[in-house]
Amino acid sequence: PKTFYLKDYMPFGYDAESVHLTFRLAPETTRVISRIRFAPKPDAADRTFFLHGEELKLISAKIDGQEVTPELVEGGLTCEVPGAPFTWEAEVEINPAGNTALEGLYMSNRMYCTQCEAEGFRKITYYPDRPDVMSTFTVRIEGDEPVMLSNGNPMGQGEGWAEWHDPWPKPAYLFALVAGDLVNHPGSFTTKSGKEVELNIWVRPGDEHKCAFGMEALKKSMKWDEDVYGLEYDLDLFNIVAVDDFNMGAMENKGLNIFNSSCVLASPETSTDANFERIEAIIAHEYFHNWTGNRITCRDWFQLCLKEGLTVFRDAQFTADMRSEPVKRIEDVIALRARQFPEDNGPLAHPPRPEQFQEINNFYTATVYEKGAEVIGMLKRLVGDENYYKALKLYFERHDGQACTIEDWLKVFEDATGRGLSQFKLWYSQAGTPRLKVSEDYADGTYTLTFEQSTPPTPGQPDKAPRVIPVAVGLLSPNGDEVRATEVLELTEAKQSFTYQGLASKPVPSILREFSAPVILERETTNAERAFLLAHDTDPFNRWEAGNALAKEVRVAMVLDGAAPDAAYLDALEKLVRDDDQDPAFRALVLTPPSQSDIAQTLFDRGHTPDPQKIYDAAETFTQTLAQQLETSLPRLYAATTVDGPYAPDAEGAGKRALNGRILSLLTRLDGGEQAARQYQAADNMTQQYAALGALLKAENGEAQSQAFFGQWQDDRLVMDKWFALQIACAAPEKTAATAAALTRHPLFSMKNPNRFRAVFGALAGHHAGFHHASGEGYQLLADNLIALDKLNPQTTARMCAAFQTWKRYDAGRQSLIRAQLTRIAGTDGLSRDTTEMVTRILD
Ligand code: HT7
Ligand code: ZN
Repeated sequence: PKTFYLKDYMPFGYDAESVHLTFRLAPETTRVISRIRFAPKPDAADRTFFLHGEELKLISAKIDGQEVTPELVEGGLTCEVPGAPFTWEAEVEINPAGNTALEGLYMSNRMYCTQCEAEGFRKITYYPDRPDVMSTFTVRIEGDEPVMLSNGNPMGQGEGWAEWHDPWPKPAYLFALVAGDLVNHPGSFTTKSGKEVELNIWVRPGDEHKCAFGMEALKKSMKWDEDVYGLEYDLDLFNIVAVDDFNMGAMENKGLNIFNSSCVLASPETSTDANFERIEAIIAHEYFHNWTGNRITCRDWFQLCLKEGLTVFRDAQFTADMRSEPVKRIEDVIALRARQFPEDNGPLAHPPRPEQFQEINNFYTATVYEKGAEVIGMLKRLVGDENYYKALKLYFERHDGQACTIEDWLKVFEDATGRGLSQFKLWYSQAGTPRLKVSEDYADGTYTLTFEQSTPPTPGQPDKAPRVIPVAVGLLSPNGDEVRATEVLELTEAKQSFTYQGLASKPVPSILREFSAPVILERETTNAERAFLLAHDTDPFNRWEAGNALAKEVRVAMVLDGAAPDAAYLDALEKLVRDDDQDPAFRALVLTPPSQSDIAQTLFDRGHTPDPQKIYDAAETFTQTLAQQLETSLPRLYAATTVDGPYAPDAEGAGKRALNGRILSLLTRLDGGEQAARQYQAADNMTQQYAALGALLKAENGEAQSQAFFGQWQDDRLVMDKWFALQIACAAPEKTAATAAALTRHPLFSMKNPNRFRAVFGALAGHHAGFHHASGEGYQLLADNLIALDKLNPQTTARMCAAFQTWKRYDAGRQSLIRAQLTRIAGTDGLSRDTTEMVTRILD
């Protein structure tokens, strides 16, 4: 397959001044007629007229009304064109019903819908399908669907047709069309300048009752973007559509966002607190793209983090403002370590701005999104809040309507603040997670912290230069008082020291507060000091971090030495859990064990070969011991954290329910499921029903409830996804693969629905000890199904190959089992470009 390089960027030789599209809808034979006004760019270095096109049947092509015969070439067509502005017309035929890849125009539950990012528009018609070609679109849809939508504002509609016009020039990846039997949940929003915007959430009939929360989230997002960034919505209408078959979470098409139904539909009976929080964040994310992504877009796909990193950063700010800032930060760091760190420290490592790719869909990664957001968080910390908003204002003024690069982005900060950012830019070009070794020295009232940074080699990048790392540090006295408030130390050298004067005694440092940089901190310290920080640190993130580090140390000792769970840690946990003055959400987070994959990585980093079964056993022993230690307090804690009254998905109630859920899982270890069965019976919301079912399944005492759950929810696809996933997540390691295999034979399993496929195989890959069971059954089952899925949906197949990315951590036996499966996938006839690239990189 061809490799594309950032260094080869060349602008297209023509401006697309306007685009007119007519769709004649038919499931297997949709006709798309395009009329595009092209104008040669006077200063173009290359005037090749190449239009992308894939899986299109060309019916006819004309230039200025005259039939032409373009040359069909790999990935598109070329044609002789005039040296002056001209009108290109083409008619093509496409097959939406046969499109299982869910890219381009496809059908989901008899509804037409599109997904064009990154390169799907070329499956709709011939076009310069690249983000730096921006144009206004006018769209006519002909068909007998009751609702027919496209981007922008409606221009008119009649029997069998609808017309739309989007006045804002946009790249083709933001084009969207939806048509089908849909009903809307309406709303409205008045912008700060007094413009009335009509809002709609469009769903399949029957889903209307699941739209209210999403609508409120949308209005809150619109208001927040005005208040915090001064950004106002720019069309008369904002439509959201829920679609069941979707490769990712949602898509920010201009004025017509399309959502995976799991990321917009919510009701207390069918959605958990975690679902509500995620939906609010994704609605905000897609809405925020209207400015960071749509009004200002990317010059090319190498710049993807320009829009994604910034928009993730903005949606995290929003969630922190709507809910709890520390809780959001802790959740984000947990997710970063679970998804981005393994990527950055394995064969798939790449910088937030990659320099090459074969298939861009493989670069919608945790590094581009989440690390991309971390980089912006560091920038904000380094320049300060005021300068950050000054720079953003300049960014919107200077680049509105443009397709930009990371260089443009950094230049705005340089110009707004007068600060040079050439070293900071390394965060965009270097892959890998920096290690930050910390040592300390104290003498005569002077305390010195010395930092040494290094980043291990990553594919194609053997040597790394030192980066600018903002390290937020505070100091505590041994009696727990804060003697130095948080200060941001700016590391720029490979090794650098910072001194503090006038300290009465050796302080306890609280380093990397708020997780001020995405690095791995390496510091020799004691469990006693960690427990001290867990009790006293004024920074909530670092208080959680100390507890998390302790939890890891205790488990590592249990795995390596067969040690019993550390008594001092159990005591500290008990004290915290029983302390009703502490935020329940925080207590729930401290009670959440570190992931078993994280323990495996820690062991590997320390030179040991992780044994997944031993890690699982240690986790089980630890939780059982904790339950026994808390035995007498659990019933009171359970009662105290039960939320009375009608369910509301607010942060406070969610925090309490999260703690209640942890307490229930501990209780279930002692009572075998009595309380969980009662909770299951009484629950009037999915959070409590699901928590109870999970606790029962884990105790191998939930068969009756599982069947009841199925009976109650079999007609609700989103709840059924939960049912599929939970049975696998709760299975014992030796039964995990068999449970997943049995579920693939269930009548409701479908290879064609990505949510269902991910429910089963995401749960399998996420069950550390089950997936990595020595039998290799988990590996084989996943590989079998990836091979089958690749024929239908390469994008989702390729993404799920990442389950194998950590394979070099494990013993020779497991490595050879995984290598055999990866080699088998790689050797499959007709394997997609997406999956070929992923397995090749993982194997390298
Ligand atoms: N910008 C979107 C990314 C995307 C996508 C969405 C749905 C299906 C396929 C997709 N490929 C890329 C989503 C976002 O970041 O907001
Ligand atoms: Zn996005």
